[in-house]
Amino acid sequence: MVKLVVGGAQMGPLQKADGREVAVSRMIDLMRQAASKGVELLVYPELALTTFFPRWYMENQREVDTWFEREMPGPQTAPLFETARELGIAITFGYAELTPDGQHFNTSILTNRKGEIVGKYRKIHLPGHDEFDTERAFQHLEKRYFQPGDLGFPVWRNEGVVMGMAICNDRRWPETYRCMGLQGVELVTLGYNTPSVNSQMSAEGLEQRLFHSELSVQAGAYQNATFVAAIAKAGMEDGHPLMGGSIIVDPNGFIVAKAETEDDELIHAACDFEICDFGKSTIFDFARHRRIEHYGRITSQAGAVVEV
Ligand code: CDT
Repeated sequence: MVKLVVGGAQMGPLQKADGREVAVSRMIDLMRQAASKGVELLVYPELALTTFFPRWYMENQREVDTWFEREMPGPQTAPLFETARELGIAITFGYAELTPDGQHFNTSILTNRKGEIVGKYRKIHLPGHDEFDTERAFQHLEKRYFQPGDLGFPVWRNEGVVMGMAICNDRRWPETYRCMGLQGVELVTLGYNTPSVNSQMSAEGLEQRLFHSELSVQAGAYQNATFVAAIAKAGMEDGHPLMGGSIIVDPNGFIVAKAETEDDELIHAACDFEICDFGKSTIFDFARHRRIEHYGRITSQAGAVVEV
């Protein structure tokens, strides 16, 4: 059975003025730290190459497109792949993808330990709104800048492990994990940018946000008998705070590694994928216990319908 040392490269803030080279250089530093700890797969945050730009309202499409990557790897991201190859570390990170036919996605890719891309995922659950909202203390314009992902929730056997990806808000939806659980997933990797305490929010507000993040990830891991690595971009980006709290969770739902700062920080855990088997063959033996004849509403209806 396969064992892998899984690392989480939590990133501190990236400012609006920071170029891709700032992010890439910090990502490489984290990768070298990870190599020194024996990490074999390293997980970076959502939109790891830039500030969380969906907080900024933009009308000019040319300006919007400056935040997107037209190729992966491209000239600025190639050093990430070269270093990963040199160190023999598989990596996964998020970025904004602009396709040759002009589509915009919030994307993540997964490589093997040879630095070859083995998988791509495009974020399905896009939070926020698509027009400037005068009522909000800060904007969250993912629905303006991205199309919903069109690749579903695929999994890949990578380095001997069945792996899948999700991005940020996806982690709050049980459907995300179950779609991958039904394909035997053993490790879900996901990055996030989650707004944190601001003038409208108390310290209890932050505690609640961290709790909801952990609750979602731990439940997803347990209910699908899979490891989950959920890794943040954190700290103050141009006056806008993002929460940290990156975690690696085992198939029993226990947190096995957790970040303590809101800065660049490496966490890691030695993961023995054999422990996925217990849940998958007992309480969450889907083939024996799921009652799909009662689950029709999940795919036929999006919103709640109150008929009583
Ligand atoms: N990036 C991302 O998906 N963030 C959301 C924030 C939702 S608040 C509008 C999240 O679920 O963490």
